Amino acid sequence: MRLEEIRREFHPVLPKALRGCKLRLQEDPKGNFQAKDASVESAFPHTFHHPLLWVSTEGKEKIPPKKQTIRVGVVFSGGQAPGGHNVIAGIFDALQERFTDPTLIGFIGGPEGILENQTTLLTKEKVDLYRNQGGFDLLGSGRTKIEGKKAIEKAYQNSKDLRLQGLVIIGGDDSNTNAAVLAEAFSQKDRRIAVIGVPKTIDGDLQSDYTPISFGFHTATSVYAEMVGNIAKDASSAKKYYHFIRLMGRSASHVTLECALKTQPNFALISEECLEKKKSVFSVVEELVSLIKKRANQGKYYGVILIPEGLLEFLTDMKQLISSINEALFQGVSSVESTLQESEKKLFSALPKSIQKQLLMDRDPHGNVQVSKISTEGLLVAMVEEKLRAFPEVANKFHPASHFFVYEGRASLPSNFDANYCYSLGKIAALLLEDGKTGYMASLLHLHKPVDEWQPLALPIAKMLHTERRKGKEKLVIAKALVCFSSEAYQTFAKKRGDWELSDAYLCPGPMQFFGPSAVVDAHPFSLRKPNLGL
Ligand code: FBP
Repeated sequence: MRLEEIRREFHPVLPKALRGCKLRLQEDPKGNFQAKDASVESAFPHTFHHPLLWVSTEGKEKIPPKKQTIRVGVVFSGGQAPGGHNVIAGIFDALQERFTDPTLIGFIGGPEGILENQTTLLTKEKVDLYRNQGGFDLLGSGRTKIEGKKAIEKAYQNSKDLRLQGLVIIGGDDSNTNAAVLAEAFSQKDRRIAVIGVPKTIDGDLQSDYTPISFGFHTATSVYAEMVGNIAKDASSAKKYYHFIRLMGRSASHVTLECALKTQPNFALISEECLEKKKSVFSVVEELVSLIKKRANQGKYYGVILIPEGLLEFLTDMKQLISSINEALFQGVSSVESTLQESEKKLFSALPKSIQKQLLMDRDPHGNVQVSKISTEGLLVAMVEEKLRAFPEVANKFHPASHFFVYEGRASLPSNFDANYCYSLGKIAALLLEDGKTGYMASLLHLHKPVDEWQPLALPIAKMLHTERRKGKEKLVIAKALVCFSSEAYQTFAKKRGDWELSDAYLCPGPMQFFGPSAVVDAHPFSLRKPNLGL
């Protein structure tokens, strides 16, 4: 039997609060959940005032009778993240438990499927095939943004034609922003089609005190850490290569931080620190050269360096350059270079041609620079080599190898953590729809504790929005959560990293495990937010 087949049989564990006979949605009695930006209210009059909801169970009550019918649509939005299929399985099972004749419809190819009415009926046979499986291949995904009156009207009309009472959007910060926009727009029409978001992204940047981490982060970082650990073993065996490893994760450095804690490389750049310390691309190169020289003094001409995918956007000089290019691109200027200031022009022309080309590429539909397409590791290697020319005794023995761990981690079989987490998220989404709630994102607190103790809840998305400049305009969006310096993960990293520079303290975590001791199979990410909410 193949592992994929064995995994299909895995029964996700539910937290106690989702296991009772009668689940209840309770308004946050403390009213602690504050809006990020009060000015959002005017744009979201129907959904802004929703309170935070807690899910609790009344296990001793009799099972309430099943309701009759419900029709729900579900869509994957944005990049793949392990566990997505379990969200669908959770929704499917919850609808079967609570309704005599439920219908779950999947939109094919992401939000585009909503606009083009591309659907598939999600039957038990189909859903069973994808339980605990990686990828998003049951439905596919896409990055189309449903924005503007015409697109929103089309999404509404198509959902109405399908007689949907609910739509679940499984996506990251931008997709959940989109869920909030649709929830508000649909509410303005007739309140009959509810929209619920689910926090997905391997980047880990959709998090808050009330969402400890997005799903997929744990699995993706486990896969990357396995590969980094293997490379570190190779480096300390061969003792001849410097590995520059860039890790996917878009802007924030959560993935790099998590992998650093799991593997203890010689050096890990954290973009947020670079921003805080106002580092330029040149000062980062200085730092790397200094590390390489220090290790050379000890006779070590090898090493492992981790680089976050979106580093360049955080370096003062590059940040400024990218922002000017963004403005020029969105104004449709034909010669972007001519609009740059002198210092920006100088930096731009000092960059390798391939990097220049990558910086000028189109932005994604949400206005983000496509950082995955900019070869930061190649740029750093080239600049370090250039600097080392002044130190021929080191340069002669400097043999760099650059890597980019990217799509390898995004579609893996989900870890037990992600399989359980996603299944619960699906259950919560279905519960919200059963109750006619709209404009909410499903979430769970206390993910660092055993599954039994996870606390399901629902966050009003409109209260998570704030204003940001995107595509040359002010937009209401959910802010990407960056690495927080007071977090336990960062503090641990900051304390230990000095020791990793010279002494090779590499860890080799090996492949993610599904069977074996609980300490291994039930592991959770180091980077979970553990807020002190008095809960
Ligand atoms: P989401 O934010 O949609 O989850 O995407 C995650 C991600 O994997 C980023 O880490 C990466 O920068 C981006 O997708 C790559 O985009 P694409 O899949 O379009 O190549």
